[in-house]
Amino acid sequence: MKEYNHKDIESKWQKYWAENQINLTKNEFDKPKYYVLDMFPYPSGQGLHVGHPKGYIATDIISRYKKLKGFNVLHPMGWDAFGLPAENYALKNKTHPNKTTSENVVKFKKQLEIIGLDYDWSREINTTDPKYYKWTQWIFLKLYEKGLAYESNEPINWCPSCKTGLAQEDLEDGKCERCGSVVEKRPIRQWVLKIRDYADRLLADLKDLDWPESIKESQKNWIGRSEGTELSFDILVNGQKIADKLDVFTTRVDTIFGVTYAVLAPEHPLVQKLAIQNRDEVDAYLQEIKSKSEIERTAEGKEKTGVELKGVKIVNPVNQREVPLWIADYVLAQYGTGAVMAVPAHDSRDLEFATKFNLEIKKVIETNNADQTIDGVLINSGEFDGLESKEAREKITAKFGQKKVTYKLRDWVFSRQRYWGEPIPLVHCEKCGVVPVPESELPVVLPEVESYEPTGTGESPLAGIHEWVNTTCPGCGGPAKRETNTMPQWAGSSWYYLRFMDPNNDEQIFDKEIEKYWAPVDFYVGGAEHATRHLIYARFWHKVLFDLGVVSTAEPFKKLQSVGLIMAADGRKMSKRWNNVVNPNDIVDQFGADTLRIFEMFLGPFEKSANWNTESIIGPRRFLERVWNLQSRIVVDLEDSHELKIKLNQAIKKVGNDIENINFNTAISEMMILINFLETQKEISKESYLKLIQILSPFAPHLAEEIWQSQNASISVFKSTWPSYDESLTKDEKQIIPIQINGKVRAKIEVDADMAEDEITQKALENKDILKWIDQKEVKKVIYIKGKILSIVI
Ligand code: ANZ
Ligand code: ZN
Repeated sequence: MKEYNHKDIESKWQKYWAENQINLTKNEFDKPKYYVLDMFPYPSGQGLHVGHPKGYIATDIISRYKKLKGFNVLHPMGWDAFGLPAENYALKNKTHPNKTTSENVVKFKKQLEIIGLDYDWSREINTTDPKYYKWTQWIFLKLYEKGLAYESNEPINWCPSCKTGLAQEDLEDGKCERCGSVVEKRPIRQWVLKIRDYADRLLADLKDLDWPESIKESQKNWIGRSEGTELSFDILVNGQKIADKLDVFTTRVDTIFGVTYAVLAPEHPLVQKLAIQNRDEVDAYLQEIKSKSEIERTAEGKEKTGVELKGVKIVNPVNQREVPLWIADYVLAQYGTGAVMAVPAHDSRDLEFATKFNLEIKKVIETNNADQTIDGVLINSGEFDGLESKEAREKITAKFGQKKVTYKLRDWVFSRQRYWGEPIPLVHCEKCGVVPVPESELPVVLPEVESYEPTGTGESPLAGIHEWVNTTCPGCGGPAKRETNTMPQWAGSSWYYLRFMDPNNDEQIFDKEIEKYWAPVDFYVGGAEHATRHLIYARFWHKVLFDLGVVSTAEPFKKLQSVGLIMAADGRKMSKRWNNVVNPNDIVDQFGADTLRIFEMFLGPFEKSANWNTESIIGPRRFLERVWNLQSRIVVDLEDSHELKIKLNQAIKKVGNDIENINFNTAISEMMILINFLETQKEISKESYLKLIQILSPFAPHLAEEIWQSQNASISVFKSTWPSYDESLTKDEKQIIPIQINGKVRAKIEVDADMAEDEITQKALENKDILKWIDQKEVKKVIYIKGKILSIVI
C-alpha cells in the first residue's frame, strides 16, 4: 500500500473539486436549505495566521455535513475591504488602496484554498467593488427616504490622529479603537442614522435568537434601556427666576426629597448660557477635563472633580427647596438630559462627590439592610412618607414629572472624513438643499485622488477633487456639490450576507424569491468582539429592510456561535509585534491541510480560547495515518463482528450529534476510539470502513475523498449521503446485575452497560420482588459495584 502523501492528495482533490464545480450552489427551491456563514475578513497585508481559519474550518465542517445530510447549502466567502488599514498603508507607500486591496485578496484567497474550504467562489463579493457598493448606497437612500438619516452638527467623537469623526461603537475605553488616541469632542457636519428608533425592537427580538447569552447580554447593556422620570427644576440666577429650566432624568424619583444639589455635564448648553459669577474657574475646569475619556470620567471610585456654578440655585419642585448647581465630569452630556438631581444619601457616585465637596447628605429612604442605594420605605418626604419606593415613584411622577425611557445607545454617526469608503449618494444644491442621487445614477463611484491624506478640517480628501464634487442637481438641474463624506467601515458588512444569496444581480439588490428561499442565515460563526458593533448594525439595517418589505425575516442571523481565539504558544495574541505568528501555509506544507483542520478542531471546546502548539500537531497527523493504514485490513463482503457494528453505529450517531452541537473535539475523540478498536481487528468490511470515511470527510476532506474514490465509486464522497445508524446498535450489550438485600441475592435485573448508579438503584427499587422484600422498611444504604452487584441494606 502507498504511503499517506498529503501533498499529492490535497492538490489533486482541490483541483478536482474546482474543475468539477463540486462546491457550486444552485438555487434548488425544492430542496431544504441551509445557510452557513463566516464573518468575512478584512484582507490585511499580513495575510492569515493559524488563528484565523478556526472559524472557517468550523463552518466548512457544518457545510459539508449538511450537504451529506441532503441540504442545499449556501457557504460563501467575500471581503470586507474598505477601511482605514488599507488607506493608511496607501498613504505610507503611495499606492492606491484599490491595488493593495486586490493584492491582499489574492493572497487571502490562496491561503483559504489550500485549507480545502468548500466555499462557492462563484458568489465571492468585495465591498469595494462598485457593483457591490451600488447597493450599499441604495440602502442608504432607503434610510434617507424613510427619514432615518439626518444631518447634524452636534459635537461628536473625533480622532485627532485618524482625523475623522467616529461612532460610539468605534471607541474602546473612550479611545479610538483603531489607533488608541484619546478622542476629542468636535462639532463637525455629519450624517447620522437613527438606530435609536429601533432600540426597543433590537432589544425585544433578542429573545428569539439562538445566540450565546453573553452576546445577548452585551447587546442589552449596549442598548442600555432605562425607565425613569423626567422632571423640571426652576433656575434662580442671583435670586431671580429665569426662563430656562433644568431638566433631569432619574430612575429614583422616590429619592427626590433627598436632593441636596444638582449637577450638569460640563458640555451642557446651560453652562455657557447662565450668568455665573465664577466664569474663569469654570473655563479652567472645562480645559482640564478635555483629555479624559468617558470611562475615566464616570468610573465609580475615581476621584471626583467639579465646580459649583456660583450665583445659581435650582428649586426642587416637590418642596421648593433651593439647592446649589454644580458641573462635574461624572455626568455625561449624552445620557438622559445631561443633568442629574443628586441624592448623596442613596447614590454612591453622588455620595463620593458630596463627601469630597462637603455637601449635605439627607436620608429619605429607610432600607432594610446596610445598602442605602436600594428601594425601601420613604421618610422625610412629606405627604409620601411611609410609601414603598415603587409606589412612591408612580405617585411622584404623576404629580411632578413624566415617565421617560432613555437608552445608552447613541444614534449611529455614519460619515467619515476619509477617502477609502463608499461615497454617500447625496448632493447639496443651493436651491433644493440636500437631494438624493437618483437610483438610476448609482453607483456614485469613488473617484481617483492625488492624495489620500485626511485633511483634518472635517472634510474628506474627496472635497479637493473639484471635477467630481461639482455636479448638477438632480432636482433643478442647477449647480450642486456632491457630499464628500464617505461611509464607515461597518456599512458594507451590515448587509453582505444578503448579497451572497444573489451576488451577480445587476437589476436589483437581490431577487425576492431567492431571498425568501435562503433567508435567514441559519448559522453564523465569528469573533465575539463583534457583539456590539457589526452585530447591532446588521440587525438594525435588516429591520429597516424588513419594514420596507425588502427582506422576509425580522432577524438576519438565527443561530450565532463565537469562536475562541487561538493564542500563540507564549499565551499572547498572535502578532507581528511579538514575533509569534504561525503561518497556516507552513503547517499545511509540512503536515497537510487535513491535519491542520483536525488539529484546530481538537484544541478544546470550540468557543474557548487555546494556545497553539506546533509539537502536538503530530497527534492529529498520526490519527490520519492510522485511518489511512486501515485500508490494508479491508475485505469486501465480510460480516463484521457484533462489537464492531456497535462501535461503528455509536460513532456515526455521536459524530453527527457532536457536529450539530459544535462539539468538534469530542467528535474527533469518538473517531479516535473507533480507530483504536478497528486496529484490534484483523479484517474490517469495506462497507464499515467507508462509513468511517464518510463521517470523517467533513473534518479531513482530502484524505476522505482519496480513499472514497480509490476504494469505491469515482464520484465525490461529498455527493454521497451521511450514513444512517441503527439505534439498537448504538448501545453496548445489556448486563445482568444481581440485587442483594441484607447480604442475600433476591433478584436479578437487566440494565444497559453504561447505566449510571442512581438509574440502576431506581430500577432495582421498582423491581416487584425487591419491593416485596423491602416491604415498607426503611432503606438504610445502597452500595453498587459497577457491573457486578447492587447491595441494599434495610
Ligand atoms: C437621582 C438618583 C438617586 C439616581 C438615586 C440614582 C440613585 P441608569 O440606571 O444607568 O439609567 N444619571 C442620569 N443622567 C445621567 C448622566 N447624563 N450622567 C450620569 N449619570 C446620570 O442610571 C440612571 C441614573 O443615573 C439617574 O437616576 C441619575 O441618578 C443618573 F438614589 O437620579 B439618579
Ligand atoms: Zn484614530
